[in-house]
Amino acid sequence: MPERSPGLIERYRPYLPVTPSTPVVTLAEGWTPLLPAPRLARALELPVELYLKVEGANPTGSFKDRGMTVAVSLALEAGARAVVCASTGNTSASAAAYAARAGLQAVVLIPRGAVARGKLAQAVHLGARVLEVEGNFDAALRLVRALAESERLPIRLVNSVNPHRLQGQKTAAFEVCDQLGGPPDMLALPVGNAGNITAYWMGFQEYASHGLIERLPKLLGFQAEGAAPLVRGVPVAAPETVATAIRIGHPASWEGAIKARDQSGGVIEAVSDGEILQAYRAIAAQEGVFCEPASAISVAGVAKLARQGYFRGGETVVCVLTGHGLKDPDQAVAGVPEPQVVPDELSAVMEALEGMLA
Ligand code: AN7
Repeated sequence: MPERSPGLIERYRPYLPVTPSTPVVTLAEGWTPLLPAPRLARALELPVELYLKVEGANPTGSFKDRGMTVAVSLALEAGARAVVCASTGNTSASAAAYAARAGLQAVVLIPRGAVARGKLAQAVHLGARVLEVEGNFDAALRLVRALAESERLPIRLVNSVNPHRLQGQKTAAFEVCDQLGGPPDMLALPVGNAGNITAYWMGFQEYASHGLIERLPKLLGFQAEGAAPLVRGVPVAAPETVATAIRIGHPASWEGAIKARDQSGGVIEAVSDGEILQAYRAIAAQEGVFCEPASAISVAGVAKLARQGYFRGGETVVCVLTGHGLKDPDQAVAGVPEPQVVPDELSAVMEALEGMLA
């Protein structure tokens, strides 16, 4: 029997701010894989039952699609002609895709020279108009917020300061519980603008308030050392990290992140770029999941906590891998050796294979 993927609005409709008359703009996002990762846990000596929530499997390759299906559906219903966002890349690609599907124009403001090339290419192919701001993400976000507040143009802001975005993103917490058959003990994720950690906490709390789960997980948030305002307790003027997705110095959902950390009894910690890249390679090599550097920080952070003796042992820990590895092709090819060249001869290929399998 044929079965269409319904997308997350249909799957979780009672929990979302849509009505029967809302036009559903969907690319069949959500219900992404939750993979057990025992090889990775062993390789990194993590004394936990590790799972990977593979958000790169969403239609545009990141978790942003969860918020965008809801935000763009409601923007369309409200009569917006365009959606606008500031972005370190993934939000712009997602906004562009859902706008295209809705017949709306997407306009995205990105920090100059600081967005991974796969994301920029995606946004352009998906029909977005792109403005490169001579400033960082925080500056671009200030500009689009002011644009939206001026109410001079028929536009809808689709950054996570739009509450519809977080409503969509909270479904990831629902899915983790539904897929695991209950809440994990802990959930680890990258923190940039801090919308996602805020949304996960909302989602877990909402499932608890409906009696669908009986306890709440601890949230473990991680920021790059050079872009760790929530760890330092003050905004960072010039954030810097290899993980461009989370090169953010003044998170919009600052209070939401602190609340998620404190109410859940979790932590928000900083991780070095070196640790991020080590995890980035290990996740791919050990489990076959290629994620972008910002996503790998969830695993890098759990590894750091493990070294500090944070875990008792045996906890279920879900690491959210927020975006796909091919989003950042420059990072992907950096340091990758050229393939071995062989002549068009079976004996040569056989010999090369013997070497590889030795
Ligand atoms: C892969 O696209 O901010 O803490 O403009 O792309 O909710 O901001 C992206 C953020 C983690 C951080 N992982 O999430 C944007 C943008 C990836 C990301 C984050 C982002 P938030």
